[in-house]
Amino acid sequence: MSTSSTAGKVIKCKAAVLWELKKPFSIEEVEVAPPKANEVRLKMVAAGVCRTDDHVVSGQMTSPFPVIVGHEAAGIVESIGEGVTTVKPGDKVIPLFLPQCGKCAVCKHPEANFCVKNDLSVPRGIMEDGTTRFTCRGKPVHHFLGTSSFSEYSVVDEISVVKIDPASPLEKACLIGCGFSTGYGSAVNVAKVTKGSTCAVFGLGGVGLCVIMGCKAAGAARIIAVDLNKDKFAKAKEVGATECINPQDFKKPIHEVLKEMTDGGVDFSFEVIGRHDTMVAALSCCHEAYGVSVIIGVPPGSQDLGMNPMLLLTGRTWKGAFFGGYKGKDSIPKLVADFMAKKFPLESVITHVLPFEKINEGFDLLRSGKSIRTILTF
Ligand code: PAD
Ligand code: ZN
Ligand code: ZN
Repeated sequence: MSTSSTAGKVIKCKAAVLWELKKPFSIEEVEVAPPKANEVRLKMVAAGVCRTDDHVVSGQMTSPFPVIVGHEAAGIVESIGEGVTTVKPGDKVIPLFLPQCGKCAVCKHPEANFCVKNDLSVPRGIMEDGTTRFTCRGKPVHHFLGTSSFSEYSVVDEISVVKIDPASPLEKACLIGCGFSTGYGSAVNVAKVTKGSTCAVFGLGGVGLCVIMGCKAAGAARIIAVDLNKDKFAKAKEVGATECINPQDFKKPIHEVLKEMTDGGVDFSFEVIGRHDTMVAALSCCHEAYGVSVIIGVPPGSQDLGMNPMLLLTGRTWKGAFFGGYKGKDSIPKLVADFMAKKFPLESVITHVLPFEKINEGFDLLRSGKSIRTILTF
């Protein structure tokens, strides 16, 4: 199916394997099998360090181990399996952590994007045929969200990859594979932020900053940024926040502070952290009669959240979405085109660029709050 010299052969390369919970990544030699029918093998070029990957390390998000995580990336097609028609060797591509099969009820729905072929609801970490394409030290290693981008080569389903402009700089465009699209889309698609509105964004990591960019693009008049780490405020202002506040600077709960600042509550609020208390605070700070609150942060697995239903009875709307509500195959090429046309300052969230081998350093920077986005290059 391909002209490359590696096509049809097992590739030995480096990957960051997680053998157990709460352990560092181990750079190992792995074997990556050739793509089977309807699968694509990619050579990774750049991958971002997103908090969702760290949630697997910490156990906040469950996944079978051993596993190769990483889901925000860009690469080049090395070879394709039988029946693949939408990409060919040499194409620049972005893997999709949320697939778009195009056939299920969700893919056919005009507004929804949580394709039934996703590996998020119940992560299995295997390909369609029940096996994995990675082995290490003789053991199968699981895939993650159908992407596994912390590997020099990875195999993905055709429904989990999309071709992008051959001129795109992959070390920046990789952010369109998760952080950028998730944040920006949550503002423009999910919340549908309106012109002149007031927004509150809880959590100023790579994703939260892109929510701010989306609120600004939608014409919000006030964008109030909330974080415990005031080192994040300068960047938040740079991308469009009009005010920045630290909950630790107030005696009152932060939702009370925000309601007072905004005459009864914000129009739109976003939780971009992944904590129950901040999810309820974000809901509570939006206007009781017409506020819309969007959950983006991934919460601790299998725990219920106590909240007073009165918060919704008065008229608030509570929503959530993965990947900013975008259907990956349809939207990513357009987002890349908009990025190439300089419609948003995507690269301003990149604070560090490291060689892939320094992945543990990249995660330490995230955990210590010193980085926004670290891009690993291969
Ligand atoms: P990040 O860790 O870079 O940013 C989180 C920010 O929240 C940091 O700046 C923290 O200082 C701040 N923070 C932590 N605790 C608090 C608190 N109690 N009050 C205020 N601020 C606080 O993460 P990220 O931007 O990569 O990701 C954010 C969340 O979004 C995380 O849970 C991740 O798993 C999730 C996510 N969801 C999707 C999706 O499709 N829904 C995609 C990508 C990431
Ligand atoms: Zn992510
Ligand atoms: Zn589908």
